[in-house]
Amino acid sequence: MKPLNVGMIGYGFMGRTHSNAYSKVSHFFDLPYKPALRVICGLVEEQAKAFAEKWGFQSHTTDWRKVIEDENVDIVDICVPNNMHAEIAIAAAKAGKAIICEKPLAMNAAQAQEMVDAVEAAGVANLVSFNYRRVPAVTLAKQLIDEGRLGKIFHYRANFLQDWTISAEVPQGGDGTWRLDASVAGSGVTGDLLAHCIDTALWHNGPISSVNAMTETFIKQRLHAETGQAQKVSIDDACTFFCRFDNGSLGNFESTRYARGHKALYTFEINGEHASIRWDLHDLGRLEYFEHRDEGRVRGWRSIHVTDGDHPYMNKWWVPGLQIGYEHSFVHQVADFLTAMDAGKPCSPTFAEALETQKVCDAVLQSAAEKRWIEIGS
Ligand code: SOE
Repeated sequence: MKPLNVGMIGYGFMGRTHSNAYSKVSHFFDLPYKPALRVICGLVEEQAKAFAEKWGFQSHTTDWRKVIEDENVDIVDICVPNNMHAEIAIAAAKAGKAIICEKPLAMNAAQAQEMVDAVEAAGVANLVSFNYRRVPAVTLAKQLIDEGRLGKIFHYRANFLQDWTISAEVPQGGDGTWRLDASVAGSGVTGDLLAHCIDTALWHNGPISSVNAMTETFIKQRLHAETGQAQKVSIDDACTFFCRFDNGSLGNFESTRYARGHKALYTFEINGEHASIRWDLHDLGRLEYFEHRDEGRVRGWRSIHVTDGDHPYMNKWWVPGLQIGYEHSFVHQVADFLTAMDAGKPCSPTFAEALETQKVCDAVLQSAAEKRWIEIGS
């Protein structure tokens, strides 16, 4: 196994998921490379140092440019808030580094396009961390669709529901709540949550041609976590949109952070001519499947426990029947990325593929603002 040095920028929630993935991946997958955690970068020196000690990084820094300049760093892994993705990714591409970038790729599609141009000009390996694609049940759904088991697809519906911003006391900005600050996050639930649903939908069901959306900001003003000043809230707290896919099917998407009782309820259901499938992140190891061509007397929804050796990724883990979870989707992502890098092949979703998701997000926000249907790409 060839050594491969990781320079990670950002030590928050995503920094932990990615560090965990690099630490575990070589134990479970046979890979051409063995990742080594070379340097972690974060804003506060003591926190960066503590993170390095806890997760086994060889060094730490508070200057992301040092990570890019380090000639021993092979992969730059970007886990910082959205408004910093573009500058770091473009610099990393120019320095010839492979890049994994957290989602959404950018603040908007124009910025995402610049990032695509940069990685393509530099010819560096690149991936955007839409991790849910690599939950085995979600990958199995893709396999069933590609095998034609559903036949013609009529409907694709997805939800991502949370409830953590209902209180007006939750501030915006700062470490834990930058997702509420539009100048840092770009948008609210559209970029943060619906982007996951859109990425999976484009992968499962092909391009979206037009959207019609509505958004709402339920709490209009919040205190800023760092300045303590009251500020207008500019993110979308909730977003619902309809869309048309190029394949003729209809889409129906909803996301909110105001659905009391739901912490991370990402669900999708796909209805085809012969079969339907549905999935729920709260029970992520199961895929529900209905096959109309089954004999009538035994026809009904099956609940597939996606833990068998012939299920995607599962022969790398324990024995049939034993579940894996959320963290493993990030391990799969690293495994696929390193394998593709070695083969000189792209690993999906690339920056170019994530740009398509970003275009849909932009169109959704434009549609809500202008109260009309928006054609994608027009
Ligand atoms: C928001 O709460 C969040 O952490 C998203 O930023 C992640 O992308 C999602 O997977 C879980 O929810």
